[in-house]
Amino acid sequence: MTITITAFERSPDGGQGLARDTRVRWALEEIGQPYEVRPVSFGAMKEPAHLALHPFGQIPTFEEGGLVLFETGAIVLHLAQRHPGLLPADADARARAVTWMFAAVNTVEPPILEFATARLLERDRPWAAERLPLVVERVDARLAQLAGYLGDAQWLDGAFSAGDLMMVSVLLRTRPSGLLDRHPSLAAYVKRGEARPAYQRAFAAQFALNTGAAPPAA
Ligand code: GTB
Repeated sequence: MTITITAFERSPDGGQGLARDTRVRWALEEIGQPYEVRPVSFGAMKEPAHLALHPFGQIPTFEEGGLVLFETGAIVLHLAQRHPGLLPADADARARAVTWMFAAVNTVEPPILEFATARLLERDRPWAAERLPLVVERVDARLAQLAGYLGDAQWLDGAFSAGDLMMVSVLLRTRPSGLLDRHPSLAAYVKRGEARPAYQRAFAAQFALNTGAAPPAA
């Protein structure tokens, strides 16, 4: 059965890979499943046809036969449970990998999103200058905790897993601001994720959709 995902017709990041379809593409590449992409405009996302797939009118969505999913955590977990490559065989290690997936979207991503909102959407508000340092502090504290846990390890819990895929994807959003580089071990962790051939393929595919070109050589 063909897998179809949706992605921005034109991502606001111009193909930096920060939109959330990249993490789903990455998971599909890791498990070696072919997929098709249906690009959607901002307008089309709020139309009934897309709202039938995604109640909140967002991307990405996932379709396979009669199954329709939204929420990247759920999509990546679905793929990881059904195909080898993203979750360990040992039941306890599997539970820990899933824990890291939840930690990525529930504990690490929220302050990062708050920061993105403060930096990009609220910068002209009269209270922005007072609020921004508080938001930065929250992201920085979370990154410091994560860096403390990771230590010198390559990945969060042994071998690379869906937990790392989600965590690296979430952390990537902090790089343009320079916040990631305050934590060299996390910056290196993200680079390790990006160096994976599956990530490279996912990145190149979304870059091509957004720019019509291949990514520049690193
Ligand atoms: N929790 C959901 C999930 O994980 O699937 C969140 C999905 C989501 O936020 N989708 C965004 C969307 O559809 C795109 S990724 N937004 C349109 C809308 O809500 O109307 C968020 C995103 C957008 C742009 C950049 N960027 O330009 O850097 C990065 C991330």
